[in-house]
Amino acid sequence: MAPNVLGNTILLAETCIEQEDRNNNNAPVGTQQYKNKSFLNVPPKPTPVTEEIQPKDVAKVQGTSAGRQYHHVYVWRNIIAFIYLHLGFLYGCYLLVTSAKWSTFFLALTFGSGGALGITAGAHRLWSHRAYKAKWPLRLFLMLAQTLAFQNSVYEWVRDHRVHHKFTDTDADPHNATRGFFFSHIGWLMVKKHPDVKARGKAVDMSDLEQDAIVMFQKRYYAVLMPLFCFILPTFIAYYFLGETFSNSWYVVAIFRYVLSLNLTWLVNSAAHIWGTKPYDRNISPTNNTFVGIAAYGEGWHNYHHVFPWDYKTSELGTYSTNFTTAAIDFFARIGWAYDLKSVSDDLIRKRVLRTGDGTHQYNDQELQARMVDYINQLDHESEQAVWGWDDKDMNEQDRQEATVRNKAE
Ligand code: ST9
Ligand code: ZN
Ligand code: ZN
Repeated sequence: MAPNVLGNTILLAETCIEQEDRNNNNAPVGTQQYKNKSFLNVPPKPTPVTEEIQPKDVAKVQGTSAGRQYHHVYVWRNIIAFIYLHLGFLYGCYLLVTSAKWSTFFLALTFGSGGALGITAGAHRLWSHRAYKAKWPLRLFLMLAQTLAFQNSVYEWVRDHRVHHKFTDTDADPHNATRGFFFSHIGWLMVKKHPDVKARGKAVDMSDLEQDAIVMFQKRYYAVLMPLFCFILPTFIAYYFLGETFSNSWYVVAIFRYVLSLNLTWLVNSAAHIWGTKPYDRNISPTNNTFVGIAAYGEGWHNYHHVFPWDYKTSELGTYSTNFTTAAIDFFARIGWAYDLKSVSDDLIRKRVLRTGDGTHQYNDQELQARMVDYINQLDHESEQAVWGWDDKDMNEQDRQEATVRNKAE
C-alpha cells in the first residue's frame, strides 16, 4: 500500500473501512455503486483486454470489469482530511482579505506556481509522457517542486496517469469521468481504487522511472520530504522571514495555496473531461477547455493532449499566456537543461482534425474545404500510376473518358 502521507501530515485517525472482501464485490444492496454512465456523449467502454496483461490479471479484470457492479469503499481518513483542508482554505481566504500581508500573498503565489510547474512540467510532461528530456539539475528542481505540490510521489502520480491515458473512461481509469464531476474531481481520492486500476496498472511500463535515481529517491523518502516541502517550509518562511503570524502563515501559505492548486489540477480530470470542444477527436471525453487551459498552467487543452500525449506543449495553438508551462520548458531549453522537445507536425494534426474532429477547429469552413481538397488530391496522387501513353493498361479510365479527341477516325 502507498505510504499514507496525507494521514501522516494531518495526524487524523485512520477510520478507513477495511473489509476482508477488499474489492467489495459482495457489499450489501444500497451501498453506493460504480456504474458506467454515459452522459459525456461518449459510449461507456468495457475495459479492453490487451496482450500486455498477465493471465492472473486477466482473470481479475474479467471478474470485475464493466457489467459487474463494484461498490465504493470509503476511506474516511481522506474524507475527513479533505473536509479539514477545504474549511482551512475558506479560513485562509478570509485571512487573506482581512489580515495577511501582501508579501504573504506573493509568497503563496510563488510556492503555488513552483508546485504547479513540478506537476505540469515535471510529473506530467517530463515523467508521465516523456515529451522532452531534462538534465539532472532540472529533474532535481522539478522533483522538489513536485514534492511541495503534494499530489503523491512522482512514481505513483505517473503510474495513475499512464493508466488514465491508456484506459480513459473505463473502470481502469483512476478518475473515470463517466462516473460524474464529483468522482473525477475529488471523489476518486475518497474511496478505494477499482481493482481494474491496479490490474491494468501492473502492466504499465515504469522501468524508465525505476532507472531515474531522483524519482526513486523521492519515492523512498516521500513521507519525510512531502510534509517538509509542502507544509513546514512554506509556513516557516512566511513566519520567520516575513514576520507573519503563525495562523496567517499556516492557513494562507500552506493550506490556501495547497487546496487551490489541488482544485485547479483536479479540474483537468473533471471539467476538461466534461465541458468544452473536441477539435481533434469527438469520440473521447477529454475536451479543450479555455478556463482550465489558463488556470492549470496550460493543461486544459485536453482533447489535443489525449490525442497527442507526447507533445511537450500539450496543445497546438495559443501563446505563452495560455500555456505558462510551455514558456518555462522553452526557457529551460534555452539554458540547455531541457532538450529533445517533441511536438506534432501541422500535417499530422490537420489529418487528424479532418478525420475525427468535431468541426470546432479554428480552420474556417473555406480553409477547411480547401485543405480537404488538397488532402484528397494528395491521396489521389499517391495512388496514381505512371503510364507510357494512351493505350497503357494502367491508364485511368476517368482520364480516358474525359479526354478530348479531335478529328476522330471512323
Ligand atoms: C492528487 C493527485 O491530488 C492528482 C492527480 C491529478 C492528475 C491530473 C492530470 C492532468 C494533467 C496535469 C494537470 C496539472 C495542472 C496543475 C495546475 C496547478 C495550478 N497501477 O493507491 P493505493 C496498487 S493526490 C498499478 O493505496 P487503495 C499498488 O500495488 C492528493 N498498481 O490504493 C499499490 O501499492 P504501492 C493528495 C496500482 O488502497 C496498491 O495498489 N494525496 C495502481 O485503493 C495500493 O495503492 C492523497 O489524497 C496503479 N495505478 O487507495 C492520497 N494504483 O503503491 C490519496 C494502486 O505500494 N490516495 N496500485 O505499489 C490514497 O489515499 C489512496 O491512493 C486511495 C486508494 C485511498 C485513493
Ligand atoms: Zn497526460
Ligand atoms: Zn485526461
